[in-house]
Amino acid sequence: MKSTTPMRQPEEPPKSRARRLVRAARMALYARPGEGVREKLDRLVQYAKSHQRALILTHDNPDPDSIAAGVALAYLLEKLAGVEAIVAYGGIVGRSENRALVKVLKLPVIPVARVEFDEYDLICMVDTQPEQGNHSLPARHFPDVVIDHHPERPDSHLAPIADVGGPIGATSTLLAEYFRASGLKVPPHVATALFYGIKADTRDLGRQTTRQDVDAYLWLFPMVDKDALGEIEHPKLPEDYFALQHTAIERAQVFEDAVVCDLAEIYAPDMVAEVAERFMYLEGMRWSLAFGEYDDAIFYSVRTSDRRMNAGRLIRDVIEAKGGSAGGHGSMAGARLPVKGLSTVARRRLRDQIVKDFLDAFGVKTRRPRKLV
Ligand SMILES: [Mn+2]
Repeated sequence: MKSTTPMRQPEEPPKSRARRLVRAARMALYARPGEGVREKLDRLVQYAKSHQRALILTHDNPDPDSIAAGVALAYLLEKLAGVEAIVAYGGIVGRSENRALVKVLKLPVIPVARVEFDEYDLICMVDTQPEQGNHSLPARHFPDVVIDHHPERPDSHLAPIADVGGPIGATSTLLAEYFRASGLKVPPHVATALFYGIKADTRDLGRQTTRQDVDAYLWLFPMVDKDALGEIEHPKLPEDYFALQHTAIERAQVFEDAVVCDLAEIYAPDMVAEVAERFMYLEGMRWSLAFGEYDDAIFYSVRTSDRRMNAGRLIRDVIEAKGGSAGGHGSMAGARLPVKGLSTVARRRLRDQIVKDFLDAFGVKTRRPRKLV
């Protein structure tokens, strides 16, 4: 292995030297380009070993990828580093498939409200990053470990262990690679969760998928509990689901090649993603935007079929300007905008303004929509 210790220069002032050494020490823990998975895993395990209790945080209103990555990381930390680990999420597990994932596989995940942060000496974050704003880590804490396939945010590298960014389609793929490198047997519940995490995030390997995602998917497949997977992918749905679909179809508006759907109140925040996703199936659409209110916040979800566009950057430009938090990749992105304290009229006005901002960003000229039905 090549040494990363810089040459010592005696004339250097002690303060800047200290700073440089701290930086070098941190650098030594980063995932380096070309570094093997085994080395990454070894550094993670080595670091975790000097800790007792790990808290693994997913993003708020977690999707299958973040739940699976969290559960897999907890398992690895317990087996390889002897660290007791729990997985927690902010918000709710809303979508029926995601509820089924947790229930059918009996995944050990808990709401963050039940977590006493100070009881943990190793804080990990999966499928999100400190600056992403879509997680429930209190500002006084900073994660030790960040594992996420979303575009890298600068602060993530302040974490001692950071495996972030890259074109990879799912955080679950990174965790599957850790498992593979570890030589550990993947228990069926973890294999099934990771498999479904990759499947859901890449939409059956059809979106933002790399060779690594395909390899992980194929590697996991024989270990997947097929009956459980069937129950997860085809869950029973609450009446609310059908009411929401009805509302969605009734309220969808078409602006040239963009479909926009104001869902008003939603029963679960992640339903905006489901609706935005669904309307991308509409012929001739290049953009799909769905939004709705839940618990004093407006949730937004954007999809695009235009490979030249970056939905993640676009949604950040629109929503962060209004004081919300946003993130995503090239073709899919989401955001949350707090509206607590705003009157109904003010909320209405804000929603309308944001739709205009999105239409501008989409490059749509018309402001006169037609109703879908
Ligand atoms: Mn993901």
